[in-house]
Amino acid sequence: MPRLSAEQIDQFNKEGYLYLENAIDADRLKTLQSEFEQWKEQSRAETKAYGETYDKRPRFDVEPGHSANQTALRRIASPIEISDAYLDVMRNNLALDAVEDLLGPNLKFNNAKINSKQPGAATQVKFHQDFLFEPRTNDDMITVLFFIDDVTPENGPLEVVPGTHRKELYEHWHDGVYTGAVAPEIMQKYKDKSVPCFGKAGSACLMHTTLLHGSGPNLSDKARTLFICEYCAEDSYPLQVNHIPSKYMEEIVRGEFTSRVRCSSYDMAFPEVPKGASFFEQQAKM
Ligand SMILES: O=C(O)CCC(=O)C(=O)O
Repeated sequence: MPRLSAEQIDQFNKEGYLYLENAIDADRLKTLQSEFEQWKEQSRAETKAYGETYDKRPRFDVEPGHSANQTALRRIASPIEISDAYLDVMRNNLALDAVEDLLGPNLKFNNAKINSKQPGAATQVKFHQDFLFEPRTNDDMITVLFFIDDVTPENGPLEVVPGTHRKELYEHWHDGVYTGAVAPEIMQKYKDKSVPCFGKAGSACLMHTTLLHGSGPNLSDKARTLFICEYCAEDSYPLQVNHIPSKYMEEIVRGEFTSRVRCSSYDMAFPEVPKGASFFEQQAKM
């Protein structure tokens, strides 16, 4: 039963993004906010990136200039591994219902993180396309950015360039270096065409994985924290290692595993995921 209107589905298909109010209910939002505040308090004791993730990298990242008095916790990789509340929201929320309407019925989880810009934070995210960080066998993939704080035009909102998911994939390698951003001339070309996504805490912005987007610094005295989850169609398989791996990657979050594809390197990487049919098993069904 679709929950999005035909207009909302049309808008997402045409523009590549969709804003949804109340994607997280008030009680769970409060818990997410208070857990983030606790992580922020803990960060006062740290001077550089700390903690450990699934792939042994630091889980918590702080901005240059972070100190006990002026905290600048800016990233938390896979908070779903250290918080049942974040895990619960990743698995069940209204934005995921909307993703089901757009890409369903069968969906997998890809990765999750928190991006925070504390008041006055200089953190900018240059224009990029998420798909270039995680190419897969198809691009039926949506990034959901949940607003943990109110997002305003001043506190460094996400900025998207409508319709660019239907154009091309832009190079993110420059002079032999993967910069995770498009070239300056592409940024220049689209700079004036970007649209800010702001709204109340608990809202969410859904973005097609190939949509061009970025964000500016936080120029206000209010924090801007986002919980970001990526979901993809169940028949979309990773072509390279997940850049934010967690024990939940590739978990089926809606519908079921269809056994449509069998890929031995995938089976090795995810031994716990049910196995699909082999090529000959598939063809024998015809
Ligand atoms: O935090 C933001 O404003 C942008 C997030 C984003 O685009 C990313 O982390 O890929």
